Amino acid sequence: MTPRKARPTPDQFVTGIRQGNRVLLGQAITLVESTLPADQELAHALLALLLPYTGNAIRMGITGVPGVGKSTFIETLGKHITTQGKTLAVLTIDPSSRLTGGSILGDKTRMEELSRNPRAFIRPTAAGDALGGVAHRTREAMLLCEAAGYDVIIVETVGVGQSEISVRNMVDFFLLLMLAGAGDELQGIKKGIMEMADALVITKSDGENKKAALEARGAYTQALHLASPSANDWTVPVLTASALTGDGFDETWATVERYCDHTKASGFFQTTRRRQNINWFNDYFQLLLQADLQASVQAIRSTLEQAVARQEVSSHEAALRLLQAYRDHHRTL
Ligand SMILES: Nc1nc2c(ncn2[C@@H]2O[C@H](COP(=O)(O)OP(=O)(O)OP(=O)(O)O)[C@@H](O)[C@H]2O)c(=O)[nH]1
Ligand SMILES: [Mg+2]
Repeated sequence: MTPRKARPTPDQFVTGIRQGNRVLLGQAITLVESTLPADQELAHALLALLLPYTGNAIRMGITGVPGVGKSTFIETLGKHITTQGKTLAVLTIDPSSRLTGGSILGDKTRMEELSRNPRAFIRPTAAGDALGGVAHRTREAMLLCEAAGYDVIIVETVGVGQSEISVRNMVDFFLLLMLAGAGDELQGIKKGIMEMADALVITKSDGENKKAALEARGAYTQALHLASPSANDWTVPVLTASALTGDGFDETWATVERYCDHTKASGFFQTTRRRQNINWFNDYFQLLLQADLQASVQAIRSTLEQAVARQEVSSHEAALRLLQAYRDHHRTL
């Protein structure tokens, strides 16, 4: 039997990650994603040690329906950011590589160029199926990347489900990518998502699509102006971009920087991060509580569910009994 390679110690992880060791950063993210108790324990020890080095990146979320061009957009924006001498970490939440068909830019949709760039680190977050755990793992991965010194973190998520709300709550700047010429319903974008965005970008503004993109820009600008003003005194800009021609990326990045300057000056940036920390603490506690509840009184819960279904006991009474069983369980521990 070949002996298993010894796992690095927490100190070795911390030193390595702080020095920009990408292998160790990758391993630490794997620990964060692991469901094994020993891995989780180590992951949380690392996060605690690295916490003082977090918080210094610009955290950016990018969302949009499948095929809108998120990966291609990040590849091009990433080139722009790294050319300025900045480093970038990209975390993608939906790693299922669907076939989008009619690929113009071919392999670039998998961010191949960016993945070879020494200033960039790309990591898909396994979607997994743990109780709402994806968002927590992504957030922890983000903190690890920050501790590793990345200047910008981009979280890519598909804009069709619950995940973008979690992502919105972990980033400073939330960007919504839209296609021209498709109604909102067609794009599967819920109105609420548009309201969460700090900027909109109409993608694929090139060739025959350019005219439609400019029209969409006008229409969305108007629609947003009708919406009530935001709490942070920021007018949500609508831009157009093309990964094919490179147009619009200067403007997009300038918008992100302008937003950060603006909200840091007003204090909104810092207040939002503090509020986000509190939200994550509460969310995580809920998650632990749920897992604990699941583990400790699952059998009684199933029995009570059946009794409720048969109307032998009221839902209210059943909930109280379950709470009592839960308390008793902990008292006997
Ligand atoms: N003409 C043109 N095509 C683009 C542009 N950006 C992306 N595409 C094409 O649009 C398709 C989808 O691009 P992706 O970057 O994979 O889109 P995505 O939003 O990441 O898709 P999912 O990861 O499946 O949700 C690909 O065929 C790209 O080549 C653009 O600026 N112009
Ligand atoms: Mg993609």
